[in-house]
Amino acid sequence: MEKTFIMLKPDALQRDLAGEIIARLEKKGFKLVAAKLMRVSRELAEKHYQEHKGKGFFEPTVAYITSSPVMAMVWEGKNVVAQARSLMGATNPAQADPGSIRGGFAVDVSRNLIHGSDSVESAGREIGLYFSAEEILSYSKAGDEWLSE
Ligand code: D4T
Repeated sequence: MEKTFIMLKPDALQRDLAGEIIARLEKKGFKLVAAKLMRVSRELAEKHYQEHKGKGFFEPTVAYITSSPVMAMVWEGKNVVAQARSLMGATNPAQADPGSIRGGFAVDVSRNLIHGSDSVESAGREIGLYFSAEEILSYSKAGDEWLSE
C-alpha cells in the first residue's frame, strides 16, 4: 500500500491543531503507521529542504522547522501521496481551498502548518530521513474492507 511522509510543523503544535489535523487524515480513511514527536536538527532540516537550497526562503524555512517540536508521521492508503496533498491544500494558505487544512487554519506560506510528500519518490526519501524500517508498522484495522474493494 502507498505511504507518504506527513509532518505537523511547529505552528501546528504551538496552535493546538495537531488533533484536528490528525482527525482529518483519520476520517478520510488513511492509516497511521509511524509517528514521533521530535525536534528537527539543522542538519536534518537542510536534507529535508535540499531542493530549495539557495532560494530566498530556504534559511527562514529551516529556522521555522527547527524552532520548536514537530510531529513526524507516516500515513498509508490508496493514492495517499496525492490525496493527502489535496487535504492539505496549496502551499500558500492564501491560495488554498477554504475547506483544506491550510486554507481553513493558516494565513501565510511561512507558517503553513503541515508538510506532505509531493510524489511517491519523495515519500520514500523523506520516510527514510525520519524513520528506520523497524519504526514503520504494518497492521490491519477492522474497517479496512469498508474503505476500498
Ligand atoms: P512543504 O515541503 O513544507 O510541504 O511545502 P510544499 O511541498 O507544499 O511546498 P515547497 O516544497 O514548494 O516549499 C517548501 C516550504 O517552503 C516554504 N515556502 C515556499 C516559503 O516560505 N515561501 C515560498 O515562496 C515557497 C514556495 C513553505 C514550504
